[in-house]
Amino acid sequence: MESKAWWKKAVIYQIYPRSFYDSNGDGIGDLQGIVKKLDYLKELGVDAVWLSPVYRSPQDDNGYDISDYRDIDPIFGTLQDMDELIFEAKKRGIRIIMDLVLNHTSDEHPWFQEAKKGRNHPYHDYYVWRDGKEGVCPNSLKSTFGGSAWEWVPECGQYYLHQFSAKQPDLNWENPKVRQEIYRMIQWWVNRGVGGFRLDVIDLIGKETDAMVMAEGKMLHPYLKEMSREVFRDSTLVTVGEAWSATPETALLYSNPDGSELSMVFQFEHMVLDQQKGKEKWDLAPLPFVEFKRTLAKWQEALYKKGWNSLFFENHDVPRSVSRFGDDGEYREVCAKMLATCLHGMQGTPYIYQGQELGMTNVRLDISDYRDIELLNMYRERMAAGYSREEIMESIYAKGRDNARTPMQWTGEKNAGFTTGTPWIKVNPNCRQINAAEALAREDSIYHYYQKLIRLRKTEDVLAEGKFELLMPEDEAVFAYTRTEGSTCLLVACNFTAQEAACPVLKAWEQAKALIYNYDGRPEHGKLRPYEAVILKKAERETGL
Ligand code: TEU
Ligand code: CA
Repeated sequence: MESKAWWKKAVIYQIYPRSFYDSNGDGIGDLQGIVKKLDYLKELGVDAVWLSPVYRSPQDDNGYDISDYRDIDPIFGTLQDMDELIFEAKKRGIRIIMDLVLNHTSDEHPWFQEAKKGRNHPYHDYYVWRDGKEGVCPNSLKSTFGGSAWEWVPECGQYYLHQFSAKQPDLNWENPKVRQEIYRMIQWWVNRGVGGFRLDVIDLIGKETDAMVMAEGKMLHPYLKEMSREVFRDSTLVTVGEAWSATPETALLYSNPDGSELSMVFQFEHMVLDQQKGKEKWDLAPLPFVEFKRTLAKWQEALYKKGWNSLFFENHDVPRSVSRFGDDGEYREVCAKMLATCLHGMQGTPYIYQGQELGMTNVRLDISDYRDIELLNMYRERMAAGYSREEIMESIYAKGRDNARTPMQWTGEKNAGFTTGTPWIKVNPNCRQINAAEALAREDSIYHYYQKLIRLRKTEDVLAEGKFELLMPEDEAVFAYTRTEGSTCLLVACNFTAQEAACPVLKAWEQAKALIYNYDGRPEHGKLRPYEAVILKKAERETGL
């Protein structure tokens, strides 16, 4: 029998399908493309793949606007391709995790098409409507993608709520029929053989619209408990709740080990620090490093034995970590390995976002070459508000979601070997140096470093179970911590700067075994070279604890 909590020792790889690999030359990555690259993922050693949405969708928000939950969008393939992917992945010991967007659908979903015909139409109450007068929104709620969260429908004489684009109307979770339809749909995917689900903006489903409480509404956790009872409990499915609003306290509800809600929470507190307080992500600020460490440490401590966290520095909504938290120039390789060491040494389930294992970087494009709805709306709004073009572009270069969405760099050839056609978004020109073919051929590449880290998670139980303790909390350069379980103790030490840094604690570990490090030799004399990282291991009695 496989363990129910297999995901506590697992590493999950996220694929953004439209940018992964194009099998038919139309410029868009697809399911057959993923099938072709399964051996690459198996070689890397990951246990599961989280697929960003591939359901039928008008693609207003690249698939996060679903018009049919039980079909695959033709740009990605067919249901048969999906079955093949699940089957071929399983053969290689890889589970497929589907992305469930349950807070909203596309406005082109048949439910909404009916709902907007009039107040008395079936399905009207599948969405969130409020009376009002044209031009006077029910309240001041804003859409994440800019403008009001309300859209007027003359046929109904009402507004509907959309927390994202107007093409993403919010579902009304207060309606038990909506919840039952959703549970049946999830079960349908379970029966097809998927290994789990990532639940998009799940903290929003309990919204209290009139009170303008969107995240963590009163009914959120009761709904999650109901969903778990109906479809998840007593299974080996992994369930990951994306929750920007989660706190360490609420995380204990989402990820209680009793399985009453989800397997783990996917929260962002460490990912929103490099922005001006109280402002938007576009309002840039340097990373407050000490706070960054304190935040990650707080989550490590709060969830120990009481919950479960996701470990990530990248996904499809955030910039490339090597550009954001380190150096994507001279030190790119060691820096990417250092960030990986720092993350994979902690407790939780590590996620690798496609291309992170190659040290892919942010990109600078002309405004006309960007595709992301959030970024383009922001550009328009800020231009109208009088920001300078230069300032807006700097924000986009630093934080735009398309940084993570340029095609996966497979080779140094045309279009990075991603497509034989014209890619839907430009390829990063640095693909000539940074690509999978180069990384696979070189023993000391970032890819092979990730491979080692993934293996360590399988062989070192302390990585899954060990208690976390932050060292040198106030140090401005070094992120160092220990992980302790029984008689085993690990020291993880990472230099986040381009200068040599003192790390005196290393001296007491000179006799300890080095499990992994990112320079030719392990660190010496209590010092870390630029972006140097190491994991050391010793037995407790040797530590003198
Ligand atoms: O993201 C949730 C979300 O709130 C993001 O839109 C976030 O605010 C933004 O990316 C920060 O820049 C999820 C998906 O991951 C995202 O891709 C979708 O656009 C969004 O939900 C709507 O489904
Ligand atoms: Ca294609």
